[in-house]
Amino acid sequence: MGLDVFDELVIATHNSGKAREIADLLHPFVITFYSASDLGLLEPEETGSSFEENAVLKAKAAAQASGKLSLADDSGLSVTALNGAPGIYSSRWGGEEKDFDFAMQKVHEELGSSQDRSAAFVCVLALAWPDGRVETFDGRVEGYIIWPKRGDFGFGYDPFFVPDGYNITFAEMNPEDKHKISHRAKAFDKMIEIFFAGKGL
Ligand code: ITT
Repeated sequence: MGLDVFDELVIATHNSGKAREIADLLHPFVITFYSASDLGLLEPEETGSSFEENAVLKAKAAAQASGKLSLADDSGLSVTALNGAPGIYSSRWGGEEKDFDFAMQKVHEELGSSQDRSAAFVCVLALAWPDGRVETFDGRVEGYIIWPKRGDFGFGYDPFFVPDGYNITFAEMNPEDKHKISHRAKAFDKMIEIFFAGKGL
């Protein structure tokens, strides 16, 4: 059965850049959002070995703690010449301080003189119900790494990632334009199609 709206939804993230993008994308479909920090939810340890496992564990933890439908996002940057790193460790490459200037510098240094600058952003969304049910949706956007980094929009690794077909970074793009092509937007489109096109699950 399809749904018309989610009456209320917990956005299970402690990353404010992500929370803002998720709220923008879901705006037409959700009446009340709660963020993980609104509800004082603890940040679960990401012990999974894939984006999907980590998204599921974050969504389930939030649904259990809040008793509400909860949406989590596990995402990251996968650099071809670094065998997919930082991948599921994208947040951790920012260190305790979550310093993504530092993390981008590290990617840049590890790439060295490699000719292959290709990379992709990956996102897995997990939607979890308090009864333990969980559904996942994935999205990916291909592109390449540039140096020096450019732009002030967005968050995380946006300033050095140029999506294929463009010559500006995600951090130089208006948020509305990023939302048309991003890994997160693609995963959202899958979720929205299932829930709001009357298809149901
Ligand atoms: P939560 O687990 O609380 O949601 P987090 O930041 O730890 O927050 P992840 O483990 O999913 O989340 O880490 C994803 C990291 O990948 C994130 O910190 C960013 O640095 C990066 N990232 C993900 N999506 C991105 C995007 O659209 N633009 C730039 N960087 C992104």
